[in-house]
Amino acid sequence: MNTHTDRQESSARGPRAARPEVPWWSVLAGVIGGIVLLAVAELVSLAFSSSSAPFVAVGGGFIDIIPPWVKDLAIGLFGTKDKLVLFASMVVVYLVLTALNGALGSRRPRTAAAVLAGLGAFATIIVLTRAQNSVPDAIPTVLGTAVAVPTLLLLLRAVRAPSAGARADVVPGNAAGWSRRRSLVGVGAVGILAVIVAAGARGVNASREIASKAAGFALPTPRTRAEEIPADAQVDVEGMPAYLTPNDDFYRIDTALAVPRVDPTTWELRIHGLVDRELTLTFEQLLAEPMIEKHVTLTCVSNTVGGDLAGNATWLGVPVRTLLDRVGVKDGADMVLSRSIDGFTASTPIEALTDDRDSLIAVGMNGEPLPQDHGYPVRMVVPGLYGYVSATKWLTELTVTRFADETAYWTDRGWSERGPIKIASRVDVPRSFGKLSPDADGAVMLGGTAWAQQRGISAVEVRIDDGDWREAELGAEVSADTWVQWSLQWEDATAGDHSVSVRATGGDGEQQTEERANPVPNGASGWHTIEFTVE
Ligand SMILES: Nc1nc2c(c(=O)[nH]1)N[C@H]1C(S)=C(S)[C@@H](COP(=O)(O)O)O[C@H]1N2
Ligand SMILES: [Mo]
Repeated sequence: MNTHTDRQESSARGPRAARPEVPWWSVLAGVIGGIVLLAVAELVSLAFSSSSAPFVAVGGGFIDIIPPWVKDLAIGLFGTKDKLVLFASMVVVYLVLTALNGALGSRRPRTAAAVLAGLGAFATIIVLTRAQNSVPDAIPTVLGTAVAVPTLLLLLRAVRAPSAGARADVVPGNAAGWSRRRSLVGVGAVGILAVIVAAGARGVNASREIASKAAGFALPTPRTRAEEIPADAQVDVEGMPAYLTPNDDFYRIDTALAVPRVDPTTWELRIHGLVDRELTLTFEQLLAEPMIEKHVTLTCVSNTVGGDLAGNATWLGVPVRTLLDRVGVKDGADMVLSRSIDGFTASTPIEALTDDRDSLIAVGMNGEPLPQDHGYPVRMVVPGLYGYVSATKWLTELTVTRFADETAYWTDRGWSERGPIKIASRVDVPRSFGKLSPDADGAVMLGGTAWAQQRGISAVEVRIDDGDWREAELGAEVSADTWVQWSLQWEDATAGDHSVSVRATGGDGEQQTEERANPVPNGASGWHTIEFTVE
């Protein structure tokens, strides 16, 4: 380990440069101490909820406090990989912090121990403030800290050179050097063990989330079935997304770092607030309610023009109206605040839950229990409203209240109180900068999707280059709450580079505006235009 010193001596600054030597071994000890904290905490958290793991809790807390524009930027840059990127950045920050702490510990081991204890205490507080956690969920982090702090002190002692003030090098061939070498091997072994345990426990934690998906239940038979989907709802254009989005392809947007694991056997839905009589339902009781089935296209307010944060599924559930009728909504109530087990909330206008659009407390998605990622076991589905004001996943509570009295997760972060879905259309085929080959007659097929939930789509128009707007052919419209697909045959396609724009007209006659708006605060607008090539 004397290469460092050698390099310093031959540096341009001359042999006696008074640059302080970096105590690399202490730095390593600091990092290992930090990893020991995580390893023990992750391991112990296997006996608790997934959100008891300190990394998951701190990440979740971070997601809740970062400004909305940063979140939009992250979703824009990394899409559904945004959480992976957050995790990776947290790992880097943590490693840097613990490395600096190790450097500090080379001179002041007790201070470094106190800093690590402080990091552990900070993480414990965050764990405790997560909505889905209770006091025992602090145990993994507390134990992790309790093991890591003395470990750090031992590691710092082990890496210190045997003779104080001497170079922190292994001097081969003497007894002190030999015992120091053994200490360093021990430190390395602790480090490797800690990394293995941390990674292994994290892996088991993550796979447990997936395994609990399999814990299904028999979906009840709906009293009212959803309408048949005609075959020509799917337009005949190669490369179009499926008319009904398979569960595995359905976009996922939420603030949950670890997908909440909700046990349906202990799950309850509490309905209270401005009601005549409170109601608490178990999962069994909910399944016994008359269910209806409905195709609904969900859309995220963060969807950008042409984006894919929309999906169409067949949902099975109890109309919210049925349950609100039963509890008796008091005069003056104008909003229902739905709450998730992880603390997320959405504020939905009461009309949207009681009118004839059939808003659902849903348990099924495309013929299966809700997937874990999409709210298992129970979520809300409200046709016509963006997800952030309506589609609460892992639902546990409905508070009948007033907009004047309570606010929700995203409205607290600057998004509009009301979130009706804006009319939108996009080009799916070709992809942006994609290539199309003309058929034998010299024609190419273009296709896409349009939606205006609650109003339906009456027309879609397409413009190629600077040409006239042409009416696209529409696939069968299933309902006003579902998207429609469109297709356009461009008969006399000319080879070369082109652009295509699309705009839709709603069932209410509203023509989609060209005016661009960003997703914040109430959804994007503007025409989708892409460039493509005809070969
Ligand atoms: N518990 C919880 N529910 C939530 C959210 C969330 O962050 N947490 N996000 C909402 C948003 S913004 C959208 S767009 C929809 C997305 O539902 P999906 O992930 O099933 O597509 O869920 C809604 N329900
Ligand atoms: Mo969303």
